[in-house]
This record gives sequence, C-alpha cells and structure tokens, in this order.
Amino acid sequence: FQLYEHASTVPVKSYDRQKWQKGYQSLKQEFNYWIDDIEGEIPANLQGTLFRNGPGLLDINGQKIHHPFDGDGMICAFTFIDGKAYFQNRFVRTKGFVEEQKAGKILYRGVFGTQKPGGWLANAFDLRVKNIANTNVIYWGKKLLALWEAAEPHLLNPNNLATLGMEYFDRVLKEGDAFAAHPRIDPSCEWDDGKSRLVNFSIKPGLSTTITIYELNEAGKIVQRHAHSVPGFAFIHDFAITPNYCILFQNPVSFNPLPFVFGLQGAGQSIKFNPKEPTRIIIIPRHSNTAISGVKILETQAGFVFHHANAFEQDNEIYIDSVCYESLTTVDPKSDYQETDFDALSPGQLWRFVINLNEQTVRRQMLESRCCEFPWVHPGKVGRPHRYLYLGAAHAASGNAPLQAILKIDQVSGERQLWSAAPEGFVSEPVFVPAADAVNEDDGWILTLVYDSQHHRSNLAILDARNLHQNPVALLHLKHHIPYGLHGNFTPE
Ligand code: 3ON
Ligand code: FE
Repeated sequence: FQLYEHASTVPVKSYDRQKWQKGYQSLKQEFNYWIDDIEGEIPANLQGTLFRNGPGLLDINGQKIHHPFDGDGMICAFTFIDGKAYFQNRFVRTKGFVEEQKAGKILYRGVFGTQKPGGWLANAFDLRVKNIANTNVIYWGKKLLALWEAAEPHLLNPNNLATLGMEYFDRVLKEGDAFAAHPRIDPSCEWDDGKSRLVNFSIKPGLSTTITIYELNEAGKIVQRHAHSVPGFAFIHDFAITPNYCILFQNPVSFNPLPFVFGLQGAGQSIKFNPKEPTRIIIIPRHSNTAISGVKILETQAGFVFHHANAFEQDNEIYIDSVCYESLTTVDPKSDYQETDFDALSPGQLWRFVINLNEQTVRRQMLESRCCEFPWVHPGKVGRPHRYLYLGAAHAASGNAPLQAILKIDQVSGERQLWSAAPEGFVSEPVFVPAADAVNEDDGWILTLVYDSQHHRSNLAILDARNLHQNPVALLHLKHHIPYGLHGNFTPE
C-alpha cells in the first residue's frame, strides 16, 4: 500500500526535456506567406501586426552558440487583415550577422559564453561587442526598432522587415550607446497634453553605474534625456514607469572582468549574485515636479528580477509587480543549456513590492508562486493600477519547469485562469491586444507563439482574454518552427 500511495503522489512531468530541446534549433530560412492552415477563426476586428523578436540562430554554420541569449535576432511579423493573417520572418542584418554568415563561422564572442573557436587564447583581449538585436521589437514614431540592451537600436522596414541601419534619434545617441530592450509606453503623459510617450533607459555599468532615461514623443523624437549615477555595478534588464517615476531594480550582483578579458568566459558569465546583499530599488523622477527631489534608493531582500509587470502610484505609495528569482543563475562555461535541469533551478515567481517614499520603506508579498515569466498588462494600464495580469507559466502549480501555459490573474477577485499547451506545446510571451470596442480591461486577445514539439512547428494561438482557459479562438499553424523567442509588441497600424 505504501508503494502505491507513494507512486500516486509523485507528479507526472508535464513535459519531456528531449521534446523541449527541439525548440532550440536554428531557423535558417526566411519566409513570407498567407497562413492557410487555421483552426477556428481569426476575429475580423483583430487588425494590425504582431512583431516579435528572438534568437533565430542557435548555431553559426554548425558551430553551436553557448546560450540562446547570444543568438542573432530574427523578427517575425503576423499581419492581420480582415480575418486573414500574413507571416514573415527575417534576420536583422547586423554587422556581426552579415560577417559571420559570409565567413561561415563564429567571429565574435557573445555576452552569455559564446566563444570563437580556438580556446581562450583566441578569445583573450577581444572585447568587441556584437550587437545581435535579438531581444525586442517595437513600432514607434513610424519606425520599427529591433532592440538589444547593450547597444543601439536597428531600424527596420515595417512592411518587409528589411534592415535599414542603426537608429540614433537625430544623433542623441552616439555610436555604441546602449538603449535598453524594455521601453514602456506611457499611454497618456500628464505634461504632454495627455499624449503617449515611449520611455526607455540605458545602463553604463562600472564601479558606479550611469542610468540614462529617455522619453520619446509620438513623432519618435527624444524630447527628454537625463542621466544619473548610482553606486556600484548594475545589470538591469527591465524597468517600470508611473506617471511621475521610473523604477529600476539594482539586483545584488558584482562583476569580475578578469575571466572575460582573459578569454575564459563571457561578460554575462562573469556576473555573480550576492545573496547577502540587498536589492536596491532606484526611483528616478520623470520630471521636476514630483514628491521627491532627485534619485531615491531604497533596499529590500536579495532577489533577481529580469522583468516587471507594471507599476503604479496609489495613496503616496508606489506599487510594482515583478517576476523575482531567489538568485541569478550564471551560465556555466562547461554546461549545455539544452541539458538544463529545471528541477535544480528556482522558479520565477510573481511578487508585489510596495514602496513608501515618505517612510522610506519597502514591503513585499508573493502574489503567485507558480513558475512564471514574461508578464504583460493591458497597454492602457501601463503606469496605472491594473486588474489583470497575463504571464507565461508552468503547467504544474509548483516547481520549476518550461513555460507551457498562459496564466491570467485577476487581482480584484483573486481568480486564476490557465490555458495549457502541455505536454507537447511550449509557449512564449503572451501579448495582450485590446479589442477595438472594448468595455472591460480584459476585452481583447492574448497572442502567443506555441512550439508544437510533436510536429516540430510553431502555432500562433489567439486566446480570448476574458475566458483565457477556453480553447483558442484561432490556432494558426505555421509551415515550420520558430525557435523560442523573447519579446514583441502589437501595433494596430
Ligand atoms: O556590464 C554589462 C552590462 C550589460 C548591459 C554586462 C553585460 C555585458 C552582461 C550587459 C549586457 C546584457 C545583455 C546583452 C543582456 C541580454 C539579455 C537577453 C538577450 C535576454 C534576457 C532574457 C531574460 C529572461 C528572463 C528570459 C526568460 C526566458 C524564458 C523563461 C523562456 O525561454
Ligand atoms: Fe526581457
């Protein structure tokens, strides 16, 4: 009996690692076609384009890259017109991509451990940065921009995804300047006549770190730029905004440049998490008329945050919901990312941090313990109190696992809705698109790419955000797979 009882409590895995791995194969071909293999029906009033970015190559002519975050950026576009969908994918023609494709071999080191062949001697003292343009893509001010946080944006043609060059915003950026991959769009900027603004940041790390904030108007022009120095090294991937503030998390990490400089490992692998030090929350006013004058830094428990869901101000406090890990997992130079032991890693979990500026305190509370990543809210709620949150999530309620489900959290009722693609499917970031005639905050669709490991191809799932757990409204079958990606945005234009 004991044996039987034991067996029944051992959870059956919702995924097979060998099947999960197959989603990390390069897609070398570039396509454009009308999607004709569709289950269900594309809503007729879903009009516009979903752009998304991610590593398209996991090898350079057979030479494996060390980690997907080092993969060359490949843009996918799904254009919805009158109930039909057109698909395109195209690599960003970065300098490094063009050179490496021509040479047929790895010519650049990557931040996450990709090395040129030939051992450490061949890599030592090569501190060049390959701008791989692989993290996000956004249409703003009539420009389609491919983003990678350690260098300048690439400008693309929104119609055919051709690379047009670098974007310097009327020379406000200088060659090699960073521009983060996580811009936020303030849907109505109080001191810009309620017009929308794109707010972004850049990081220049060192013994102290310079954080620069950029605000772009609807025409795509940088109308505000301010730089601030904070003590210590910082690795900051994302941030959040409210009408008055930018909020950045300086996770407790330190950087030892020597193994990177001497060719032993990538810069990102030389970042170490310090669990005994606090996370610092950096609050930067967006204009001069706020409750605080200048930058404020508050402390909370150690943790590592890549992504924030949203922030807002309420009763003189700042709320920020973020996906937090117990620590930062470093990418081991000897390890193979495809052999990741999910059970050995701590999951990302959703936390709420409440920052009291008057009392200079931070309190935090876990909102969701299920393993999750890639948080999204309604674009009209950015910087404002939101009711609903959408995340990629694990199929199982506990433990660390690949993302196979989309989770909707109702922060008013506490209700959860889960749509799962397990056991064969693996999801990506859920992009929320409001319906044109929306009344409620969840009137709209969730768009997510699902890798179908059984057929080795990807599908775009269109889910009704009001009833997320139901079958997709439409499932668009592509003719091929798309490697697991990072971020994207929908534009109704
Ligand atoms: O001093 C430098 C500061 C800096 C900005 C150090 C540095 C060279 C490491 C650096 C550059 C950082 C870069 C280029 C970061 C790029 C990150 C990236 C491409 C992706 C990050 C993704 C994060 C997450 C959480 C993805 C999760 C994915 C899943 C759960 C599904 O597969
Ligand atoms: Fe990100």
